Amino acid sequence: MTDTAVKDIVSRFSIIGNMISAKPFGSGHINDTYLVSTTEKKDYLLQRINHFVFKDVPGLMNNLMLVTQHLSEKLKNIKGADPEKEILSLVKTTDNGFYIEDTDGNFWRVFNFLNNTKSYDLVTTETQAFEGGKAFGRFQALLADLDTELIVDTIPDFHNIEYRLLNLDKAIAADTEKRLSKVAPEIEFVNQRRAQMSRVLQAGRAGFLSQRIIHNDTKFNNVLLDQQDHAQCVIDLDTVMPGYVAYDFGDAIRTIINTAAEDEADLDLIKLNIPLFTAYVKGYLQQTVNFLTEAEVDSLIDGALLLPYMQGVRFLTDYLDGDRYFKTHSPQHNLQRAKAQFQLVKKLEEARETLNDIIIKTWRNEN
Ligand code: ADP
Ligand code: GN1
Ligand code: MG
Repeated sequence: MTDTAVKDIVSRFSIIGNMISAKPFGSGHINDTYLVSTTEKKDYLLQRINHFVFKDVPGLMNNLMLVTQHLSEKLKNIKGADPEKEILSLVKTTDNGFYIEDTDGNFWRVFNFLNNTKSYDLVTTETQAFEGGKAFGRFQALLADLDTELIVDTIPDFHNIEYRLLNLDKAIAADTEKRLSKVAPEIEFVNQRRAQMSRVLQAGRAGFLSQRIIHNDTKFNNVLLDQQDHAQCVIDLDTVMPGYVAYDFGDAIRTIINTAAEDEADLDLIKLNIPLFTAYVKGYLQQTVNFLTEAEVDSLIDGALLLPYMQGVRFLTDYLDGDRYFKTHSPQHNLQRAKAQFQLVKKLEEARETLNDIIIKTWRNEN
C-alpha cells in the first residue's frame, strides 16, 4: 500500500488531526494492521479485514458492535473499570458508519489505539499467564448473558474438528501443490488421533456441554497487558461466536505452556512450562468458577490437547492448499508450524494427568 492510498482510506474516518504515517503493526496471521500516527499525537489502528477469511463482513461488524456494547454496559456497573481502556472502540466513518469498502472491494475499519499496552507472542512470567487467564475468563463471564442468537457465525464450523479433518482430507485428495509426499509423518500423526480428538464435540452433541459466547482466538497476543503486565483489554473480536469453553482454554494454553514459538523449527525446544499453565488456570478459574459446570471443567484438558492438534491440522491443510489462508514468511512455513504444533500435542499427551490434576485441584480451591 502506498502512503497516499492509506491516507485516502484514513480520510474517510473521523479521526482527530491529520495522518502523519501508517506503519504495518503486530504479528497477526489474518488481517492487515497499521499503526496510524497523527499531527495530534493520537494514534489509531487501521485494519483491512481479510474477506477471504471473513465472508460476511457486515455480520462480523455487527457482532463486534453487539459485543463491545454489551461489555460496555457491564463495565459501567463495575467499580474502577475504565471502558475506554478495557474495551476495543471503533472510530466512526465520515458518513457515520463503522467500516468502509474501497474501490477494490476491501473492507477497512479504524480502532482507537490503546497506548502503553503490550501484546506478547511468547509468555515468560507467571504474572503474564495469570493475567491472561483472568482476562479471557472475565471476557467469558461478562458475555455469559449475551443472547447467542444475536451473534452470527463469522466462520461457520470454526472449531469443529470433524470439519477441519474433512478439509484436510480434501486437500490430501486434491494435492494441488504436489506437496503430499513431504507430509507422510504428519498425516500419520493426525490419523492416529482422529477419534480421541472428537471428545469435546461428542460431549457437546450428547448435551453435556453448553454452547456459550466465547472468544475463539485466545492466543496470548490477543490480550493487551499494561506496562505492569496487568490485563487491560481483550482484542481481535472477529471470531467471538458460540462455542465450548474448552476451545478458548485450549487455544490459550497452546500459546502459554509452550516454551518455544508457534512455528519453532527446532522441535527439541518445544517443552511445557507447567508453572505458566498453573498460573493461567488460577486466573481463568477465579473468573469463571461461578458459572462453569463440572462437565465443562472436566472438558478443559481435552481442549488443551485438541486446540494445538486442530491448529496443526489447519496449518497442514493450508500447506497442502498452497498457503492461501494464513500469512506465511517462507514456502515451508505452514509445514513447520504444523510440525511444531504436533510436537506440542505429544508433550501435552505425556503430561495429561499432571495438567488435569492442576485444573481439578485449582477448581476445588476456588469453589
Ligand atoms: P489479527 O486478526 O491479524 O491477529 P489483531 O486484531 O489481533 O489482528 O491485531 C494485530 C495486533 O495489533 C495485535 O496482536 C496487537 O498487538 C495490536 N492491536 C490490535 N488492536 C489494538 C489496539 N486497539 N490498540 C493497540 N494495539 C492493538
Ligand atoms: C489466526 O488472527 P490471529 O493471528 O490472531 C487464526 C486463529 C489461529 C491463529 C494461529 C480467524 O489468529 O484461528 O489460531 O491464527 N484466526 C483466524 O496463530 O483463523
Ligand atoms: Mg490477533
